[in-house]
Amino acid sequence: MRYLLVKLLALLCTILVTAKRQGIAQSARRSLIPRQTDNLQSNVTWDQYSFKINGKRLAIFSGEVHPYRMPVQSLHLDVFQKVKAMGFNAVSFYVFWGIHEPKRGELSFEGFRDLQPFIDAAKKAGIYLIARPGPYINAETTAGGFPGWGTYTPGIWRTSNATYLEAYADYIQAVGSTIAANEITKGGPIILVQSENEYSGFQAPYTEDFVYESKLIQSLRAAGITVPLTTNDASPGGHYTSVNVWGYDSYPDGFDCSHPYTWSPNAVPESYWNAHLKYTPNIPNAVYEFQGGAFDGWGGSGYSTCATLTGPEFERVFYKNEFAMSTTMLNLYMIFGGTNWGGIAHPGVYTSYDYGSAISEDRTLREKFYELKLQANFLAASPAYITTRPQNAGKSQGAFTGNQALKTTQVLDKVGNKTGFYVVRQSDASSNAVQQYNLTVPTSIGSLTIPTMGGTLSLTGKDSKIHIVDYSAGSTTLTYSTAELMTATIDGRDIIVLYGNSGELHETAIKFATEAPTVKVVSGNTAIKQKQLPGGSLALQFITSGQTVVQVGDNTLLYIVDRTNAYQFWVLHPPGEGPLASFNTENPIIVKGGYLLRSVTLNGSTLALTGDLNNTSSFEVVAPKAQSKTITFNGSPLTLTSTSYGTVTASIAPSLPAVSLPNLSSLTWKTANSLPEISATYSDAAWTIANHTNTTNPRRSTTPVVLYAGDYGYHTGNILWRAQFSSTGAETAFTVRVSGGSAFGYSVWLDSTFIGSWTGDAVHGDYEGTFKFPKSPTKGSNHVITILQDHMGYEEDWTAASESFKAPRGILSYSFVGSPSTNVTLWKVAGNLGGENYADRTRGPLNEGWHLPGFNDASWATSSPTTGISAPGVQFYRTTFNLNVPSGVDYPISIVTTNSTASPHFRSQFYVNGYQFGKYINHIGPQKVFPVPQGIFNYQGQNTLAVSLWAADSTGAKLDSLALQINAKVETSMPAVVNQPAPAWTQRPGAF
Ligand code: IPT
Repeated sequence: MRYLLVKLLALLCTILVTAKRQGIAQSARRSLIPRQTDNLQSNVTWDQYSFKINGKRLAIFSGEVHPYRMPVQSLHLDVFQKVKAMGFNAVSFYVFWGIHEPKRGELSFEGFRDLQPFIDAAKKAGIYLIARPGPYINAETTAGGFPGWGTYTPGIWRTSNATYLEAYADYIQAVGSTIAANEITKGGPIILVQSENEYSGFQAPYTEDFVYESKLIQSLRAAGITVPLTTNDASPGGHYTSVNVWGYDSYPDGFDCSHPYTWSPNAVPESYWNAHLKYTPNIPNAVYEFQGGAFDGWGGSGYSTCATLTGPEFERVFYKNEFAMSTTMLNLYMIFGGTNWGGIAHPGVYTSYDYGSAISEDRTLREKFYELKLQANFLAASPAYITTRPQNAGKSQGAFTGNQALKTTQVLDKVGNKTGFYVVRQSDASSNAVQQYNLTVPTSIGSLTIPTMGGTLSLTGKDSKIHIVDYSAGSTTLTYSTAELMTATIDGRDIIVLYGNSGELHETAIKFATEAPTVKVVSGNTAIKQKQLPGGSLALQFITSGQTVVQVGDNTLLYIVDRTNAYQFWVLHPPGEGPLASFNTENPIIVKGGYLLRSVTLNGSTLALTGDLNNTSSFEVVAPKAQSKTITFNGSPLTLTSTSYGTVTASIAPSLPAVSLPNLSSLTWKTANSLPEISATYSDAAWTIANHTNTTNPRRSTTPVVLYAGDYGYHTGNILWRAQFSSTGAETAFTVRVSGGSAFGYSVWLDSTFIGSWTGDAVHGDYEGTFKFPKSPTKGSNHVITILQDHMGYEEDWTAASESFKAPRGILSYSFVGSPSTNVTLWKVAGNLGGENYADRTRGPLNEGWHLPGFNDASWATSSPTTGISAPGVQFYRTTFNLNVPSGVDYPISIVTTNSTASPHFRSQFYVNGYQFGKYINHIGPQKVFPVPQGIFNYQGQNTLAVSLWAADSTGAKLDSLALQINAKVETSMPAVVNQPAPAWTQRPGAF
């Protein structure tokens, strides 16, 4: 419930903020004068239509990826190559301050935190980067990206308060200089840098702080950044417009993954265009975050439902609507979500950050990926689109079709003054009805009502199409086409892939000068009707189904295909020259077939393709004749068959060797009690004494000493508290309110006796419980109360100046029932070893590192987590096994468990080679499958798997099952994976 509320609240915020801003905007409108990046550089420029890179206009189609959510540096290239194969040209990424400066003044960019491998991989793949270093990022990340020490730093954050400006100074200098060194101005891939994140909502009495905005710009510039600075307003509300190229965010389908087929009738936003004209008519219409999936919270419905909510239908309707508003900078959040391993998450999300994205958490491709490829390839081949303006935004209902159930936006190229795009969608976004229509549009041969040969066009519910008019495909001009397309010119011949849903009627007309070209079906059996239109155009009418190839005249080849076939086309470019060789967009090659095509290179008369296969695939290659005498796929020559129309085909069977995974239930597991703290002989001498009598936290402490774990440097993982008291003899129970964030839990012991737990639910972020003593202690006797609590991460700080990220984790209040006068004489606290001086430098500050490989557990007892424990407490399990997955395949592996009903109330964490890649809460869920990337798993050697069980009540805890699973089998050409370092256990100073 809570996660739903949170989502609703976030949405409501956006709506309210928009409404509020619109009011303000009326009175105090600031108009934006484009600042050509303050005259600092000339590589990235812009005008009212689009960005230009090195003088060349481009529509930026980008996807969001977070380097910190994928700790295996050698896997970034795989993700970038997949984004590139989709036809995208950019990736936007957040940098998470909290992991780079876990202790104030100590910056760390080592190991998985090094940004350079990520940046280098983007460059290698030919992907431009948009850097978003915060300092605030939101991103469902603990504290919205702020470091833990921010919770006890005085002063209001996200304002121009000096203590805050000082707090981020070192970080912005450090991250800024890395970004500056990798700008396109220096041959790197970074083209834009975002300042702040959704600086759009403010806690009264605070309002938008223009001083903070300009100070932050100054800091970024002072670090050496010269490319344009951007920002993402939460909605087109006109905040922070002093950056170079302002833009906004949009999540129009919301986050309720539990109703994946429910779209609001008015969900498709057409108003952005007018907002754009109002605030920023002189810069490109830029959307720095557009919904690419949705996050899911504790107790949620799981990411497959989020992928359905934002599936191919969503992509068609909502992204095409963005194109209808001439959006030339579109970044999809997320394109690859990754994992909230360690303590990355804020309390609103669980371990997986799959996000239902086009590229799933285990890096496999969803159908969404293939739909995006169609759209990106259309844009990449449509320069006319980049200089368009919508002509009837807000007045599209019934336009050009006369059908009120449809909205059609006319988008015209205002520079070339020739091409038109007509974006058709349902007026009621929630409708599933099929609409019939004719399209009446102006063309260079006069006004036409299409189809011209009888029949009607149709649009199914939750679909949208872009119909084109006077469109250049190389030297071929299409007078119009209702079928959508991708195109490339190869060996002087225009290859045009025309597609529609299977069984749909379409018409495409080709312009000719003097004589109508001959039309010859060279493959397939779709019937093609022909008609010459007055003014020199040959109209073809067909039903899209399967694949039919049609030769038109000498220089045009049409592939008329249904959507399933269209999904299989890839447009690749061999590398060009110079530092940005892989960004080349010349010399296209078209390949049909395969699960993924990554690259093409030309060596003399050999054409070398690389890609991935998941089953036997028929390939068809359209490439320059002279350079494709021999074609290799992943290094092996193909047996080629020539078609009658000048292309070649081949069949390729993947090599998918069998791999057997260890059966986890038949391995030897060693176990140890993980809560020695409750034994009578335990010494807490090494613990931190909690003795602060005041705090800078905005929540005033109401206990005699401050019991906020953060004030003592503990910001993540499990927190233990110990309270010593001398009994009055009257205590009957202990009441305590603990805060840990949604889905947290805690357990309480009196000396060695368990007295109860708050098991947790998806609703409560803090909870007051009363825990009965078995009997009142003897007067004057000394006792210890031990509390073990979960820390689900800090809240975000979406509303600036709200300080919500400072909401403490720890004990908010306590009392002894029956004896109000009982004093705790000493409070102690323990968390991750070293706190901010965290011990595990490799795995970083948010990964509690005591569950490491190499520990000698010979003296431990033998038992497994599926046997478990039958009493409340914490138990720890270890096992080792070998994996032997050969190179040349990509077999992503997950740890899988099943729900246990016998002992429901427990929490479990999974550590692979010391990296925490799973936090499982049996009674809250929903995640039961935990992907762990290759590189964390050692695919060719030994692995240590450690599992913790925390039983919250007397039913104990055991995993119902525990197994490894191969999620997908793919023959791959992905670069070799280098294991992330997984340093072994050693005796550590200060460990207890
Ligand atoms: C927007 C944030 O900018 C981004 O960091 C992330 O949190 C995203 O939403 C949701 O996943 S915030 C917007 C939904 C109000």
